[in-house]
Amino acid sequence: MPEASTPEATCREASASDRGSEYDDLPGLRSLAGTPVPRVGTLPADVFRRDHVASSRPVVFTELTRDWPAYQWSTEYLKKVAGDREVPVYDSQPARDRQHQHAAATILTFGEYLDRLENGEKDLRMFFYHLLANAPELADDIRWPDVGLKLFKRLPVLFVGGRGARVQMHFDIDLAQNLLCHFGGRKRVLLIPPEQTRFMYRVPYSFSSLFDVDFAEPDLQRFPALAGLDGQLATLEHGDVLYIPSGWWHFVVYDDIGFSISLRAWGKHPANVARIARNIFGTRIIDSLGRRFLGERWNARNEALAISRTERAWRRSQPT
Ligand SMILES: O=C(O)CCC(=O)C(=O)O
Repeated sequence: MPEASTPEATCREASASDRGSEYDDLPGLRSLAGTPVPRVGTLPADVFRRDHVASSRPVVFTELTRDWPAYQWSTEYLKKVAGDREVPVYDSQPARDRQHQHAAATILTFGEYLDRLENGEKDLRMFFYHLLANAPELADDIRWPDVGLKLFKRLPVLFVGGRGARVQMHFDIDLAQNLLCHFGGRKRVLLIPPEQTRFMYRVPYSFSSLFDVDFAEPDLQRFPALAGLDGQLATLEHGDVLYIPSGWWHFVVYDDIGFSISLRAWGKHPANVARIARNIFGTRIIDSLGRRFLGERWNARNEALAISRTERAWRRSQPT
């Protein structure tokens, strides 16, 4: 990790008003996340653990990746190094009927996929692409940062999207602490803390919000509980690293072609391990069985429950 200056010196917190352009095209984002995630150059590990890990608060590091080979990433470079690799790509349609929640839309070579992004493709994304297993040359471009997290070096994963791509609001099934290391053009990440899950229109047995809720342009008439959310917005530029604490919801808008490597760490506390096991071996399996045996009836039931439960929580939270 580069030598850290004091947090006071490096912290470039900005108020929502002087970072207004982040909200100009999507003013509804301000109502969900009027506070920007603080930006720092680097932080000493003990300060990061105290102020962000222990208290579950996101932060953007602006100086962590300057000396990484990945700082040179561009579409041309990625095509040259790994353009021949076959990659599953995902669209933004919700899974229907008996389809698995995480089924790929198609398989392309990485080179073909990047060509499509350059030609304006905005729906197809690469999601959780295992770099060590599939493109170890690209994994070599990472320098593991010593920020105070015990990062799991066997699972660096890559996310790629084109200008206009969006990632549905979700939280990660493995409840990892995530360092999202971003390269390429700007992207915005809306973050909501787990304490606000009751207003998220979470679909039961999934890790996502109801597909119809558009977090970029929230419709408070149709989904009134969104008014109860108070999130944060991170605007990532080339080289920035976003710390997403365990369990935080995130929704992503790609403003340009971008590549993000997620480096992950897990809390060893038994309660955390139990929650991860429940997600992977309970919730996910029940959902697969429900889809397999009930198909669209399972989806319709859960979507209706997402609305009724959230709106009940919203009504209860209102003064009588
Ligand atoms: O940036 C993206 O494309 C998605 C990132 C994400 O969902 C994650 O890191 O869990």
